[in-house]
Parts: sequence; C-alpha cells; structure tokens
Amino acid sequence: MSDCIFCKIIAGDIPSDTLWEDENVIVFRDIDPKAPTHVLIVPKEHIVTFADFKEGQGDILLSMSKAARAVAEAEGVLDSGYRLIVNNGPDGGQEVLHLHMHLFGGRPIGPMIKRAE
Ligand code: DGP
Repeated sequence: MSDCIFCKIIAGDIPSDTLWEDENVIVFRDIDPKAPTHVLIVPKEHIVTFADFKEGQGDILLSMSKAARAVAEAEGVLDSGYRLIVNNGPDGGQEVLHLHMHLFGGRPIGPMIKRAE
C-alpha cells in the first residue's frame, strides 16, 4: 500500500534496523523502544489486523512464530522470557494499520495491562 509506513520499510524506501526476514515476514527494531529489546514482527503482505488473515495465509503465521523465536534467541531473551503483543484496532491501541507483533524483552515486562481506575 503506497501510504503505509511499514510497506515503505518492507520495500526499502524507509531505512530500518532489520534483524531477521524470510519470504513472509520482516523483523525490525521499534523506532521508540519501550524495553531493551523491542522489535516488530511484520508480515510483508499488507494485512491490516490480526482478524484479516485469510485461508491460505497460514505460512505467514508460522513465519511470525519462527521470527519471534529466532529474534528472541539472537537477543538473548529466549530463556529469560519476553512478551508478544498485537494491538488491534482503536481500543487495542493500534497506530500503524499494517499488522505487527511487538516483542518486548530484556527486563521484567510487568503486569499484562493496567487495571482501569
Ligand atoms: P502500534 O501502536 O501497535 O500500532 O505500534 C506501532 C509501532 O510502530 C510503535 O511502537 C512505533 C513504531 N513505528 C512507527 N513508525 C515507525 C518507523 O518508521 N520505523 C520503525 N522502526 N518503527 C516505527
């Protein structure tokens, strides 16, 4: 998609700190890291949300799983643990409308979500 920032990164039009890729997925460091390791696992195809996978795209999900493991290992957080988050839609806090999975690690990530006041 021409106006999608992640599509531009995938196309190489915007630079990124890429750690891993295969034919389905690219992994690069988040521009505004919230943990010592904070990377984004991004399908190369422009899929908007996690709800938008279609029949026949199971290989992309498998690549996302492989990417998470490979990058966690390379970053030294495979055994210490890490958190995977997919923000989906407005209430989910999704800012970039191209599916991506955050991987956070390198410190205890804390409680899953803050309880509403
Ligand atoms: P989300 O709120 O789940 O849509 O997170 C989007 C993330 O994308 C956010 O943590 C910042 C990151 N991000 C936005 N623009 C860029 C960019 O141009 N390069 C990189 N590396 N990360 C970006």
